[in-house]
Amino acid sequence: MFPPPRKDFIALTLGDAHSHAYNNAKHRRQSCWRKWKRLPRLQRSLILFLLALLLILALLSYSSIAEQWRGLSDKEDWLELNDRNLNFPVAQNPAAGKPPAPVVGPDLGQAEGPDEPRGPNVPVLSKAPPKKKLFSNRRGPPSLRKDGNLPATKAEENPKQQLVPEEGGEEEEKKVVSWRGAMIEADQATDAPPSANEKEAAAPGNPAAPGNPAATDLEAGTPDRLEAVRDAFRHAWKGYKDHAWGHDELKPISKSFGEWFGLGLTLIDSLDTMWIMGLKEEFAEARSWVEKDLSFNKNVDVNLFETTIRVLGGLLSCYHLTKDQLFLEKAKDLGSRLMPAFKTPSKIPFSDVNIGSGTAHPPRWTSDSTLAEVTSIQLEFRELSHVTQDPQYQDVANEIMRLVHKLPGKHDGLVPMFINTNSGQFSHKGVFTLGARADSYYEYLLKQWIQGGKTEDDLLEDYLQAVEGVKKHLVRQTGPSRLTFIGELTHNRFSPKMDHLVCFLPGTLALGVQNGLPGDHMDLAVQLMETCHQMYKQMETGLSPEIAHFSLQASYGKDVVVKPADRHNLLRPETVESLFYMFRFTKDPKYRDWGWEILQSFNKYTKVPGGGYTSINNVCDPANPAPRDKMESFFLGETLKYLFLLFSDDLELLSLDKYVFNTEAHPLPIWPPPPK
Ligand code: DMJ
Repeated sequence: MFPPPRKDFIALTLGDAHSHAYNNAKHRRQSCWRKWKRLPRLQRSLILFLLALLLILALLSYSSIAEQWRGLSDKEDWLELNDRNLNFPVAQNPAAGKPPAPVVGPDLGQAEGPDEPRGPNVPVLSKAPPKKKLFSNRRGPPSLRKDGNLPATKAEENPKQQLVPEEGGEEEEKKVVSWRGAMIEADQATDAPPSANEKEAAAPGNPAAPGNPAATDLEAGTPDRLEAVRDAFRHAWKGYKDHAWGHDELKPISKSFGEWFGLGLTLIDSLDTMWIMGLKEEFAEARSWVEKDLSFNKNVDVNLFETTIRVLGGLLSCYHLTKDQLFLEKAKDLGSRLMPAFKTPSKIPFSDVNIGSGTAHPPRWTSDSTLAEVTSIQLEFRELSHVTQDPQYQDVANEIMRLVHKLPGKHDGLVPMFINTNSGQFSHKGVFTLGARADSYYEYLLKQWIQGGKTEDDLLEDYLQAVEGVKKHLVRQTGPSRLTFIGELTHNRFSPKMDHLVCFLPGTLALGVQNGLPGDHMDLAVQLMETCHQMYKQMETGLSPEIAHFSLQASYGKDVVVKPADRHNLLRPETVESLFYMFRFTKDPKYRDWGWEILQSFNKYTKVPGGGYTSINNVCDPANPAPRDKMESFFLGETLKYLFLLFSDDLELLSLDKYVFNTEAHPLPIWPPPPK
């Protein structure tokens, strides 16, 4: 065994080593310096110049990389901050005692209403000082709240009820996505469609029966399907009423609620659906909540797009169906509170706006806005100007379309997914999709053109060009069954991936053809409709995944491949939406049958006993579809509404010659043609 080394030896050894190293380094420095001095002056200047240039370039790219990194980390914060499952402080709602006001309702053909000429462009953009964020919330009549004034969720009280582990799906969805009666005066109101009982009482096929002109032409058995949709709606509504009244979304498994903006999203999104379905009592109760409890004077950041399509669109649609001024007043209040979002250097609006303080901002990680978001608020803002005769809303909305129309960076009419609020230029160029972040841009080109009486040529031009771009770059067929699908283009590389969101396209294409656009668009619509149907049919649960990958392999294997992260189903509407359009225009009963299959699958795998429907995590596993414990507001606002309209024999119910549906399925009137 060796004796331990002496301390002085260690010190000496270390000291030697240090001095050795020091001398070596000094020597290297001196020799480098000598070499440098020996270089010709010109060469030294050139090297210094190059080094300075490199430094500047490094600094420049650092700031942009830093923004991206900051973005990534802030985005995580944002997702957390905006987690719709935040439990807001809950205030007791004193209002409830009053019985629902009687409701008289619409014939739901074109409602009579103020069709005002559009005025001059006078944008009024207000700015209020920022205030400290204060979340507040309201809830519905205590009598409706079985769980009373819950501090959090029932699931927290009873952990055993937290059955639903959420896998990557929801987080992923957030990353890619990306957001109504009254004492109605009898002379101004239109009648709601008859309730189920009233309908039964009416003679089937009787031309005199209200709202039933086309019944005789269609196959028997339809009323059962209609009633099944009403039942589904009542079941969903029951869950919402019992456990989430006045809140944004129902969490049906834990029998609690989730908050997003604190604006009663599900209730507002559902109002016109209830009106259309003739659910008068439910409608009156919800209307009472809007009257007594819906306040936009709250210090909360809302997403401009989501609030516009769901809340502003829902209120405007309800106003048109009922002629109840309450909805118009609420719409005006909300519209003016959203206006600060447009106060940007480029006039491309910020994604978020605080409706209480009047301040707006982009997401914290970027100064970009999502393209679909800024170009899918136009129907609503234009309609708000139309009914109020105040042009400020349509001016800001039209300006966005004007800017995007002339913007360089499109690819045969296809648009990138982001646009910068400072420069007004497209950003993250080179990625083209008809799915998340771009989808409703294409939908609203056509629908604005229709809304405005088919007079705005730029919109039509952009739409037609985009459809050509889609056909040229994004349409492919699968190897095995020759299914036509829409893929994505990423820096000139084709990816055979299609979001369920893209299934809005068959319906939109068909709507265009109905309005005089080229007949070959219908061929594409028919083929895509078949594909969207197969995205449901080929799954074990009969429900589509959020994203499908298609096989380009020749003639063998499956057409639709689903990746584990894409297996969720959020109760989305796009396929049944397109089925509705396809049936209205072709009368082919297969589209109804396909919709019926989808409704049955929703009932089998997503219906929650006691009330509500839930998103699921795995459409490939019928034994365990893995409920996610969330009922999105669009299930009531869109999915069930389109199913109802699909099965309704009244083909004049919300005639597509008179109404244009916004991207959240809220019908808005088509304006009369301008005087010649
Ligand atoms: C809805 O909010 C709207 O349909 C929007 O256009 C897309 N996302 C959901 C439904 O999937």
